[in-house]
Amino acid sequence: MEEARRWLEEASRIAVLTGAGISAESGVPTFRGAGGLWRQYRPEDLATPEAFARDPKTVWEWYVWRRKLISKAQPSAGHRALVELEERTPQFTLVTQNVDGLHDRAGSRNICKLHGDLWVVRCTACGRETWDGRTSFPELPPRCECGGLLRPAVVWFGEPLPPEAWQTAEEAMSAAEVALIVGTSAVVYPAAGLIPLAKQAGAKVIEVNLEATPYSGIVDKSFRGKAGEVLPQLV
Ligand code: BV8
Ligand code: ZN
Repeated sequence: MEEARRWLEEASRIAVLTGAGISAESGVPTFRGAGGLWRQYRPEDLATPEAFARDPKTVWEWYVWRRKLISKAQPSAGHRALVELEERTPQFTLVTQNVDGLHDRAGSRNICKLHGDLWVVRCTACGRETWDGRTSFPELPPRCECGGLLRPAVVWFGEPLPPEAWQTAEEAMSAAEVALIVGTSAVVYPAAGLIPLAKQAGAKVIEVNLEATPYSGIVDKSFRGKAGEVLPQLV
């Protein structure tokens, strides 16, 4: 722990990658852990363009369920520790796979959202994107003024990541002296590929996760524990 703390203190360029695990202590279910299910569905079955095309109402019911839950959640000690680390690090990029907006609410500044934002909606007809904080809608699926169906502005399985976000993430992980990987099972690509990329580019890689991941063997330090407990000790 002491050595990892020193790496973080001495680094002037830090890149962080977070996954659903950092929001678990905020009460937001993870994708693959216990409690990650909704009704009888798996996220992989709902977070796809095919599911939305087939049954937009059910997909929207899942997102409204998540909106309600997240609106009542508070950022965790893990989210807050990353804000403190950002404030004292000259070059800091927070890359997240999460769409819950908790990093924004914690006060993080330089956030790179690889999988979009649950609080933004996009019209499938005219393409307009707007921030929409509602946790209930008069009708599901909601419609745009133009009459088109609205969808959550998130990246579903089989969809490409926003090119500018991916570019920012690659550059940050390639330039980092220290890469901090928090609360991700490291099975979803291309996001998970940022971990070996940082390692190959010469970063010291620190992983904080409740369980081992496919990359636990290549990182420099792997801390088994809760983000809300380990990050405050590291920062
Ligand atoms: C793409 C947004 C190509 C939506 C998400 C085979 C078939 C089909 C596709 C593929 C395939 N093989 C590979 C693929 C590609 C696919 C993929 O990787 N699939 C995986 C499942 C095998 N990837 C894609 O489809 C990507 N797009 O490849 O496009 C393309 C290219 C060009 C042109 C056209 C197409 C898109 C992937 C993005 C999907 N969207 N979410 C929404 O959220 O509503 S992914 C979803 O998984 C979330 O974003 C989530 O963040 C992400 C990763 O999950 P994690 O964050 O890691 O969460 P998880 O629950 O898995 O793990 C939590 C971890 O935390 C656990 O390890 C747990 O132990 C730990 N933990 C728990 N509590 C704590 C904790 N740690 C610390 N403290 C705690 N308290
Ligand atoms: Zn529209």
